[in-house]
Amino acid sequence: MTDIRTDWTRAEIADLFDLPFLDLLYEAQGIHRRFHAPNEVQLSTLLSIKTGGCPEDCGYCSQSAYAETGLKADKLMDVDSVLAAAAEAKANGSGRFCMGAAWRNPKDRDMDALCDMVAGVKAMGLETCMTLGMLTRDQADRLADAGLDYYNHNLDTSPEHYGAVITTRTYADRLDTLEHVRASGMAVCCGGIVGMGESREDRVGFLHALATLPRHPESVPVNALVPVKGTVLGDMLAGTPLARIDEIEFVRTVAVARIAMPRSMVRLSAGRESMSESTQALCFMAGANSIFTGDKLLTTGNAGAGADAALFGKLGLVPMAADEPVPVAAE
Ligand code: SAM
Ligand code: DTB
Ligand code: SF4
Repeated sequence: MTDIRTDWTRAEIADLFDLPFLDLLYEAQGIHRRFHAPNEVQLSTLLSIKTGGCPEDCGYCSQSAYAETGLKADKLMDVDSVLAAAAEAKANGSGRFCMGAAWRNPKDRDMDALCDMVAGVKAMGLETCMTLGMLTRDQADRLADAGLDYYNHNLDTSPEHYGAVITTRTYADRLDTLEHVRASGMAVCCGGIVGMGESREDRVGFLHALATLPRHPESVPVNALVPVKGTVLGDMLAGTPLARIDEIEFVRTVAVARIAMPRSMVRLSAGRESMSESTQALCFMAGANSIFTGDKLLTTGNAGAGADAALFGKLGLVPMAADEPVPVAAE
C-alpha cells in the first residue's frame, strides 16, 4: 500500500472516525511523525483586503450581503496598505500572508492590483496566499505568474450538506476553481468548516471529498464555525446544543484529516479563540501543524500573539521556518 492514497472509500473514512479516541490519536500522531517535524507549527496571517458586501449566500459568513451583521462593505484596499500589513505580519514571525476578498470572483479590472500585492508580499520573503472566490484559468495563471504560492478555496462540507449552507455557487463550481488553481501550478489550500449542524456522516463526506481529489491539497484548513449574529447559521444554531462543535469530535476530524492526507499541512483555523488550550494541544497531537496568528482572522477574533506564545511555550512548539520550498505535490 502506498502512503499517499486518493482512493479512500467513505467506509474507510467512517471507520477511522469510529476508532476509539486514543487509538485514533495514536495512529494520527504516528503518521504525523513520519511526514512532519513533530513540534513545528507553520504560522499564517490573514488580511481581509476587500471586506463585506459579498453577493454569495454562504450561511456562515459575516460578509455575505444576505447576512444582517452590520458589516460595512469596503472597496479593495490599496497596494501600499496591504504591503504595510504584510511587513507587520513578517515582523511578528509569520511565514505566510493570506489575503482574502469577499467576492464571488475577482473582476479582470482588479487583477493588476492583486498581482502587485502578490509580487510585493513575495518580495518581502513571505509565502503568499489569496482567497478571492472563483477563478478562471487565465486569472489563476496571472496570479501564479505574479508569484502566488497558494490559493485557498474551500469545499466547506460534504456534497450532501452543501446545499443547506450555500445556494449561489455549486460544489462543481468549487471543484472547477480548484482544477484551475492546480493547472496553473499553485499549491492548493482547501478545507472547510465543522460545527454547522452537519452530521458525522457529513464530516466523513467532507474529508472523503478532500482526500479523493486528484491530488491532496497541500494545505487543509479545518475551521470550527464561528457563530456570527445576523448570519443564517449563527442565528439558527444560537442557543441550541449544536451551537458549538463537540471538542472531541473536532479533534477526531483533525486526526482523520491527518491520516487520510499524510503529507498535507492541517491547519487549525477559525474557532481557535474559543477553544481551550487542552483542546488545541489535542489537535496538535492529532496532527494539526499550522495555525493563523494575530488577533483577527478576516472579520472575527483570533487567539492573538500573547496567547499563542504562551501556548507554544507550554507545549514546546516552535514556528516552522518560513524559507522551506512550497511543497506542490509531485505526481
Ligand atoms: N470569498 C472567498 C471564498 O469564499 O471563496 C474567500 C473568503 S471566505 C471568508 C474563506 C473561508 O472562510 C470560507 O470558505 C469558510 O470555510 C471560512 N469561514 C468564513 N466564515 C466563517 C465562520 N464564521 N466560521 C468559520 N469559518 C468561516
Ligand atoms: C479558511 O479556511 N479559514 C480562513 C481562511 N480560509 C481564509 C478564514 C476564516 C474566516 C473566519 C471568519 C471571519 O473572520 O470572518
Ligand atoms: Fe462571500 Fe466568501 Fe463569505 Fe461566501 S465565504 S459570503 S463567498 S466572502
